[in-house]
Amino acid sequence: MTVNIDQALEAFYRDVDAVGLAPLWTVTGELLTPTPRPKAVPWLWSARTYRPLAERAIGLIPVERGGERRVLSLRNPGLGGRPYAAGTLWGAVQCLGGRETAPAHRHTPGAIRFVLEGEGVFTTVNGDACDMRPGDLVLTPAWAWHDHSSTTDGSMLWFDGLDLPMIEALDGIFFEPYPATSQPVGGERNRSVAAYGASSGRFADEQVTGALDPKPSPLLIYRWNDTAAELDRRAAERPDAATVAVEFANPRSGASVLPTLACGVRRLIAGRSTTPCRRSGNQIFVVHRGVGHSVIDEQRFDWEPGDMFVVPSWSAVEHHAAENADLFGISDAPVLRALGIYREETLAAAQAVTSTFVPQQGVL
Ligand code: GTQ
Ligand code: FE2
Repeated sequence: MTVNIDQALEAFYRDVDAVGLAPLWTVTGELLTPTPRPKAVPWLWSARTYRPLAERAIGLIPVERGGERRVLSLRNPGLGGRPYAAGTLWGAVQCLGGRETAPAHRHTPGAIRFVLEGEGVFTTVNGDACDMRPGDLVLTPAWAWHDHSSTTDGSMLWFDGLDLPMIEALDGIFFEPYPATSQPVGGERNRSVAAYGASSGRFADEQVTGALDPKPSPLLIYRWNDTAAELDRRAAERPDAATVAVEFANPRSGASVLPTLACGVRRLIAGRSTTPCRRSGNQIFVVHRGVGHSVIDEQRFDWEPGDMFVVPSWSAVEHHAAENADLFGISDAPVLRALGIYREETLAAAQAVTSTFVPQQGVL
């Protein structure tokens, strides 16, 4: 009898497998996990490591049609060699040498730029020339034509954040090269700033929570001076806070700047620590200013300006500033909010630090 049941089961699983069916009861634990189990791991890429490699790339690799961009992507070691910072997010350092142009194209993934160092580059977005300076946020929404041009002899570095892995997971990638290297610049430069750059709705308090918008922000540039002034104002209103934050917002709708990506800056006050918390959705941080460390799932990551790190979905994170610090960050929270499944949770006590992260130095 037992033998018959065993034989019957074996034959059943073989026959089910042979016709391309899978029994849920054998895989349910891996699929419906109690909480998110991102494959991406907490990780940090240090400016000391990537900066000399970016300079070498500028000397060795031309920017041409086909390759399109001189970009070093943040490759999370948990993702099996895929060039993604996290399951849903692309992060990269883009390097443009003096007088170079990265050719015009468009694609369904949307992008944001956060300028790290250098001067004299502008990104043309659907004919609007957007001048880029350190600390500025520049948007290139989905399907907008964009090319980057240097007008000076020096090189420039910026952080790229894209929703590329998310759009790939949706099988929604389209790409088109522009028929010329660069698109014509129409009329006045920085037109979106002239139209929307003083709108009161361009900064949201801490995080956008209510508004959703499938359209991107009509304001394409958020200047660092404005962001810093907004953070100064918030810090002055709350002198005892360990941290204040702004999210960049669509001045027309109050939603996040892109339908898929939220961008913001968190200011950390020297000597203070943030309350540990976790959120659904992935985040990438770029250190704009200051020195400190973050503890992500009990692992300590020390950082300084230019460093980039990933906080995977539902990882507990807390930040500590040794000196006043500003962290630029992106997240996929607008997508989770649009689907009605966004969660966040504040954790009661600071976690014990059990290990310290040592960034990969390679051959340097
Ligand atoms: O600057 O257009 O990091 O198309 C990846 C893909 C940057 C860009 C990236 C891109 C770009
Ligand atoms: Fe692009």
